Amino acid sequence: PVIIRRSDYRAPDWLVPEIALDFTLDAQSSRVRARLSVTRNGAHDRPLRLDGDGLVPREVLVDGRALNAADYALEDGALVVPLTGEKHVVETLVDISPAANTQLMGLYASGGLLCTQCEAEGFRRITFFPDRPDVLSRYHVRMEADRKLYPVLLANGDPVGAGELEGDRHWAEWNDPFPKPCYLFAMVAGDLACNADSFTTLSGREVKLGIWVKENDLPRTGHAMTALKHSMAWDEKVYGREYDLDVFNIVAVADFNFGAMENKGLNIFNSRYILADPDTATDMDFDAVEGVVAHEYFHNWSGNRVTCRDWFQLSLKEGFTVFRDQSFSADMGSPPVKRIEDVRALRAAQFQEDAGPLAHPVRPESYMEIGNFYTATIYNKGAELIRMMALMLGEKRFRQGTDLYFDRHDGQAATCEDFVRAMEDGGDIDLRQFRLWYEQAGTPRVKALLAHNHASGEARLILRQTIPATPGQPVKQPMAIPIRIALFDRASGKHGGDTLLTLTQAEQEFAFTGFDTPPILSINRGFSAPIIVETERSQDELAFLSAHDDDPFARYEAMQQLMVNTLVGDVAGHPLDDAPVIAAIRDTANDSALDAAFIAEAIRLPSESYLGDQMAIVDPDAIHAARDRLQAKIGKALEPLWRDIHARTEANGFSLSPQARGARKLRNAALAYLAGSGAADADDLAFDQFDRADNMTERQAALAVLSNSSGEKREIALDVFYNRYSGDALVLDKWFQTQALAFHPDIVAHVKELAQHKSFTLTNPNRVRSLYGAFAANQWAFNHKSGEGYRMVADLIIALDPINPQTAARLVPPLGRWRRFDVERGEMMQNALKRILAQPGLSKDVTEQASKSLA
Ligand code: DPP
Ligand code: ZN
Repeated sequence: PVIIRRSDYRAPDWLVPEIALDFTLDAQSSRVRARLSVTRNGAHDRPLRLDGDGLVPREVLVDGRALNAADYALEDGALVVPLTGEKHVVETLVDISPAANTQLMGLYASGGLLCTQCEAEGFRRITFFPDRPDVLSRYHVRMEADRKLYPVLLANGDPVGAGELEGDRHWAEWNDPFPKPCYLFAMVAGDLACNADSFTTLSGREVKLGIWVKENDLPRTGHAMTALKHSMAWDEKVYGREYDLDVFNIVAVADFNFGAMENKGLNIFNSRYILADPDTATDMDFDAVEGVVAHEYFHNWSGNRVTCRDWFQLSLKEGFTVFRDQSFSADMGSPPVKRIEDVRALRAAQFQEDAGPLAHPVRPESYMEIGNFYTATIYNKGAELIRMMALMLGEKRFRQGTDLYFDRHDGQAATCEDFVRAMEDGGDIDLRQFRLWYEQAGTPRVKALLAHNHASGEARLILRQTIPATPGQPVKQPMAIPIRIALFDRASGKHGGDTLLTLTQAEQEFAFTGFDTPPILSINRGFSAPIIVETERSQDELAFLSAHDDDPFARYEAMQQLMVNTLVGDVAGHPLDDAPVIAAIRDTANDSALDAAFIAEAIRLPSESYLGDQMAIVDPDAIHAARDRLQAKIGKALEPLWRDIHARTEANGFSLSPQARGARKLRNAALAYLAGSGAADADDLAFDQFDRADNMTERQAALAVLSNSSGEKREIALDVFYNRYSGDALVLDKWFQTQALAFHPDIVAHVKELAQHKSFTLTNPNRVRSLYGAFAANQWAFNHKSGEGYRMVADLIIALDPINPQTAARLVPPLGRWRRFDVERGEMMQNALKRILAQPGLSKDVTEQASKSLA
């Protein structure tokens, strides 16, 4: 397979300032005529090369003259046309089959709709074109289709014409005035209903908003519409960015590889990030809808107006846009809770990626298949890089930097380097050393040692950074790491101020004066840098911080560390006293100054996989047992408290207010501890909650508790849930997911059975992820010592690859963690990878992930 390298970047040979597309749509066979105005870019004599994937040219015309097959060539699917002049008009005609397109890249059929997904390289499956993000064109699109099957015809930009045709057909034309790369092209045809609204921009322009869904989903689009309007107002206020077209449309589709796609003026969404109501969506789903709607909207500036020069710069738009959507969601809800959730997601996905064979820098150096680089590193670590720059610059100078960035690069295809330079020039800061964050993979470890001198009252903080070796990067240089700290006085429970230290050397010492007694270190407050901090704080000091730290993240972190130490000690056979953990949980849960959502986060036990990350070799069974034991102890020791919380947080009518949401979160946490305690009535309490809930948040949490149980209520609840929601794909996904995430002794057999269930299908990515993605994330179940989990996931990857290689490739990384497990498990995982690689005709998506995972 061909390796694409960042260092090989060359400007395009030919530009395409204009393209006119003419579609005759039909699910079985659609005809695509493309008319490209091309201009030679610089002095060279290279031919025009138009990428294509699975396309057969029926006609090729240059300046109106038909070419013979001998006058052009097909190379690796691309159409190569020799051209003599500086400017030409090149026209091609192809037929494609949306119904046969199971990859869901290009033009495909989903539940009666025809829709597109072009990022990263799907446009070449629709028509011949230079499929690279630095070729920007103005698009004019004509669509023609059956009027009954496809009454709604949408594309990017503004509608400029529509009409009826003979034989019950009709047409529509759309024009997008903003030049864009082809990955932002979009088109939808189908029988859709519209939630129509409007937004008046800062400068007083009225924008027509539309959220298009199947008629019966219309009642579930209200939350997305509110989120869209909030996003539009927020981007004006916080970044000074106004929307630029007269129309903004969103379409929800059921079969979608990504979460959503930011096509100019026509976002296309996985329906799970649009549809929400209390009966079918959890509070987390409501948040996800809000966050993803915002994310895709924010791309209009960070991604569309300023796009990427090449795919190595993917984090330029994704990291920045994730940072923007995180900031937005924090402003819409609780900033501390949002930060805790984001850090948990970063640790679960990105830290694991950074520690394994697929580790890559935020700006990668090479790839085989770009589809494999839509990763937690590009997105979430990329967002942390922007956050660190924002922290070092402060609000005002960061805004000067982003203003300069948008100003300088509007209409361009830019690089990560362009962004950093705009921060330097606009914010007046030197980021030379900081740039290493874009180049070096691996999560930095910072060891912190605090020494105190009684005589002088001086406290000295020694920080040592190391960055582990990662594939292709054996040796690392020290980075610039912004670390917020505070030193607490034990007696008063207070500190003298929050300090931002910037660690720039391998080892550095910082001195503080005025301490009669040894202070307590609060470090990486707010999670100021995406690093692993190692401290030598005692359980007493952590207990102190979990009661007194005024930085909510640091307080949460102290509590988590307290639990981690206890659990890791138990797994290693050096059990610590549980009393400090139980006391900290009790005091936190009883602290009336804290809001319920924060309490629910703080009292939650670390996940099994986070515990695994703290160990040299992961022992999934010992971790599971230790976590179970501690949960039971906490459950029993504080049983009256859990009963009280569970009873007093019972909802009276659904509300999305922060108080109501916090109460639900805390109620679910209390139920989980009650179940963990082994209380005789736990299943009854769970079933009662399941049965009476007026919202999915409580119903699904109760179902999760029952799914872990071996009692008779388990099957009853699962059947009730299935029958109640059998017509709703998104809720059925939860039914699969909840069972795949369960801690049940027969979990492996359950998942195997579910794979044969009549509602399971390989053609819907959400369904595949809800069963296999969830199962692979269940550390204890997936790593069952029989190796059955590895076999099942490998079988799935092999079966799915010919249907949807992109989705198949996403399930490979859990098998690549073999170095983290014992020899027996490691061998079984490697064998699974080898078996995958031995499949004839394997996609390059899966080939790249599996071969790198074995290396
Ligand atoms: N649609 C994906 C996202 O918005 C890729 N651009 O992140
Ligand atoms: Zn994005």
